[in-house]
Amino acid sequence: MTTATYTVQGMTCGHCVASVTGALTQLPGVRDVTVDLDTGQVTVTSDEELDTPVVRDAVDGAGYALAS
Ligand SMILES: [Cu+2]
Repeated sequence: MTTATYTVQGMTCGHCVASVTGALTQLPGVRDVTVDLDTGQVTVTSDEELDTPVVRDAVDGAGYALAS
């Protein structure tokens, strides 16, 4: 089990949080997704380390952007 934190830009409300959480939860091996709306920090707990491009695609697909 591994945990990684990403910064997601563009989230403004609970709907955004739900969209990003839903998109990341669907990735293979993801066990838990926690979003801090104030900071835009998204913490993902997964079986194995996720590839950043995979995370980026999921966040993009939900309509948001992964910072750097
Ligand atoms: Cu929103």
